[in-house]
Amino acid sequence: MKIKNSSFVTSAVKPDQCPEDGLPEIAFVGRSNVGKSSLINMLLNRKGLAKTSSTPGKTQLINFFDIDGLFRFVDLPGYGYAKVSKVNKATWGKMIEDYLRLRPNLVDVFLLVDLRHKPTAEDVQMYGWIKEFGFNGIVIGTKCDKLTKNQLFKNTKVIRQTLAMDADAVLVPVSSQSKDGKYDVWDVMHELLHVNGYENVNIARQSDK
Ligand SMILES: Nc1nc2c(ncn2[C@@H]2O[C@H](COP(=O)(O)OP(=O)(O)OP(=O)(O)O)[C@@H](O)[C@H]2O)c(=O)[nH]1
Ligand SMILES: [Mg+2]
Repeated sequence: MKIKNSSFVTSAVKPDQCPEDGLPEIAFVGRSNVGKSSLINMLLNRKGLAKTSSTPGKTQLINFFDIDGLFRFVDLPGYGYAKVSKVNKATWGKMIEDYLRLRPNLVDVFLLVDLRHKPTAEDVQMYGWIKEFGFNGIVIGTKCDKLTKNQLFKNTKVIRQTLAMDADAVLVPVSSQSKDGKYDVWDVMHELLHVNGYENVNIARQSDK
């Protein structure tokens, strides 16, 4: 199946502002600037659907994107942005926690980490949260175009160790620039939707043709 239409649905800061129709959702979390919005655009072949920026903190609301009326991507605001005040940090924490904890149609959460760096304490905490709320937590290593094969191998190991990932936990390296890893991400999503009972969504080996 090829995705035909993707569109922005709405932004939310609290649960009662989220769409109510119960379509399955896949959420993207991670540090500010890690490449969440870029990944969403790359997966959907849409340049400016999710707003991206080289200035961290671009996405400050929970943004929902509809995909062919079958399921949604959810772009969560990034953490670890130094300029954000303490009050904003607390608001951010509550907003994300409420969404992860209270959203019945949330299928799974993709945690993005920059392949060039060791995960931060906040990444470790987020991975813990994701697990605690009962999700698999798929780790996506971003910006793989910036690393050599050797660096990729080494850094992947550090990321796995730092997050204390299980041996069979999935880590997918991607690049929104070169589109490396695109089909691997679609395959993982396909699998997750199917094991969660959404068999009508067929997105394996998502092809551009
Ligand atoms: N080289 C390279 N740059 C990337 C890649 N993905 C994202 N970027 C760049 O990283 C910067 C941040 O990307 P965004 O997608 O806006 O990051 P974000 O995680 O949505 O950031 P917030 O909205 O602030 O949380 C932009 O300058 C992107 O062009 C990638 O795969 N490779
Ligand atoms: Mg963003």
